[in-house]
Amino acid sequence: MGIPLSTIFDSWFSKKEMRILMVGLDAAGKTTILYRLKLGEIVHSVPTIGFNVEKVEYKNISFTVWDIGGQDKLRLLWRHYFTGTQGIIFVIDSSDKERLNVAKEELMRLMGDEELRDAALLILANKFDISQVTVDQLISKLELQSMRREWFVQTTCAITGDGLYQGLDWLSKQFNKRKN
Ligand code: G3D
Ligand code: MG
Repeated sequence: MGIPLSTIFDSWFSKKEMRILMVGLDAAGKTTILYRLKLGEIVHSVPTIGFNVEKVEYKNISFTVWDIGGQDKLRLLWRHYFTGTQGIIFVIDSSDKERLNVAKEELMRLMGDEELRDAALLILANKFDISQVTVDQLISKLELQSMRREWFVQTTCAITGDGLYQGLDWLSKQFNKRKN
């Protein structure tokens, strides 16, 4: 990971405005990933309704990040952030076998939202450095095969940055495909 990701971003993502949502259960590694990307200052905010949102703007790309799961009453409020989203990064703690089911349920719910119908889905199987599952097992556990949209699973280690580049590369290709 010698080259800063930000310089790679310049060539990947074009002039068009881009909204990317990154979500996942708490402790999946989202904040670590956000810092690892080194895209600029991360703004933390708590909207009046009370969930933590992290945001980074890098040129014309905006990354919005929050912990998904838990309180049902917050779900309706997340939708405020869905409008115009072209890409979803769903981060999974692949070492947390117990909560894979919960992650799946959250993912399915999210994917059922009309506003996100056209968004490409990048799944980061994070903490793969300490995980004991295979990608095939993950795909099966998350029932991705039945999903009717473009998706891709990339294994990552947010601490070293392993895999992040490849995952974002896939996402940028999806964007470019849609543009044409
Ligand atoms: P969140 O923002 O999704 O809630 P965090 O998750 O980014 O806060 O990460 C939760 C914990 O997992 C952190 O540890 C972080 O260092 C660790 N972590 C994140 N990604 C990886 C990874 O790929 N591999 C390993 N081994 N650990 C990871 P702490 O101890 O700070 O709570
Ligand atoms: Mg966090």
